[in-house]
Parts: sequence; C-alpha cells; structure tokens
Amino acid sequence: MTPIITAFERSPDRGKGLARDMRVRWALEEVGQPYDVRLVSFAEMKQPAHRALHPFGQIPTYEEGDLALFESGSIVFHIAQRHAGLLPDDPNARARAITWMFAALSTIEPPILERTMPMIVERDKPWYADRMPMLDARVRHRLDELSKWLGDANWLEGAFSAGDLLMVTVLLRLSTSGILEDYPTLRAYIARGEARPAYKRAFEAQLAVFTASTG
Ligand SMILES: N[C@@H](CCC(=O)N[C@@H](CS)C(=O)NCC(=O)O)C(=O)O
Repeated sequence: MTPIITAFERSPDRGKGLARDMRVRWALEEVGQPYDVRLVSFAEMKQPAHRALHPFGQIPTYEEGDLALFESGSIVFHIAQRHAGLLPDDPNARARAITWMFAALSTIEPPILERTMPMIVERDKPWYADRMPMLDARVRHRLDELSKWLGDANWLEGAFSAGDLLMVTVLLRLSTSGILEDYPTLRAYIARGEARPAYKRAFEAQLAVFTASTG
C-alpha cells in the first residue's frame, strides 16, 4: 500500500528542505518505499478534515490504509520499524539509535527553535537584543556537547540510522545562522547526510513542489 504524506502547497522556506515533510520523505527514500504527497494550504491545514489527521493543524501527516499518523518523529520511527535500513537489528544498538531520535527532537531541536522564533516574531521588541545572546549560548552549549560526542565518527552510533536522519534535519535549521561556522565537525556531519542519494531525492522532490507553485 502506498503511503500518503502531507506537505506545504507553498513552503515558507521556499523549498530549502526545512519543512518537516523532508524528514518523512528522506526516511521513505532511504528504505525505498514509494509514497504519494497531498499538498495542503495553510487554510486547509486548519480545517476539520485535516485536523482529523493532525490535531494541531500542521504538516506532515502520514496515511497508510487504516493508519493515520502525525508528528515527524513518530512517522520516521514507524517507517524505520516497518522497513530495514534505518534501525539496527541488534536490540541494544536499536535502542541506542532510537535514543538519538529522541535526543534530536527533544534535546537539540527545542533550543534551535527557541532561537529561531524571536528572529521571526520579536525583532522589533525592546528585549530582542538582550535575549538573543542567551538563546545563541543555549544552542552553542548543545552543539559543543554534540560535536564532542561525534568526534571523528561519521554517524552518532556506528552506522547511519534514523537518529542521524532526524539530527541532520534538525541541525540544518541552523544553516543560515552563522553558528555552524564554529563547528566543522557538525558541518561535515550535515554534509554527509546531505550527500546521501536518498536525501538528495527527497530534497529535489520537496523543491519541485515549491518551484511548481511559483512557476
Ligand atoms: N512537532 C511537529 C511539528 C510540526 C510542525 O511544526 N509543522 C510545521 C511545518 S514544518 C507546520 O505545519 N507549520 C504550520 C502551522 O503550524 O500552522 C512535527 O515534528 O511534526
């Protein structure tokens, strides 16, 4: 059965791979599972039909027969459990890879998002200039720890896993921040993720949607 995912009809990032359907597309490409995409506008995401799939009126969602999922991490986990290639078979190694999925979404992504949001919505506020260095420092603190863990390794725990997939997509949110300039280890890690053929196919597919919407 071909799964159907939802994605932005017109992505605010202009197809730069940041919208979270990218994670799902990448996971599906890694395991060789074809998929269909239903594009939704911002207005459609807030309608009852979409909220029945996603209580928070967001993308991505994932439908496969009777199953409907939301939350990119849960969707990637589901794909990784159903198919070979994104989680190791050894139970302990699998548990470690899953741990990195959580680390990406609950330890690394929150400070990155916390830093991003004020740049979009609080730039004109009097507290903005004082607050940003603190938010920058929180991100850098986590990046220091992450790059130390990674060291000279290619991936977080041996072979590439769903943990790396999520971590790379999370770190890509910092691409235009300038912060990664100070983290060559993490820049190389991200580049290894982006160089994967499955990543490239997913990125091109997402970009094609944006290009078509503006053409
Ligand atoms: N925790 C959710 C976050 C989903 C999310 O923030 N989706 C964004 C696109 S990347 C969205 O739909 N934004 C539009 C909105 O919230 O109205 C996940 O990982 O799937």
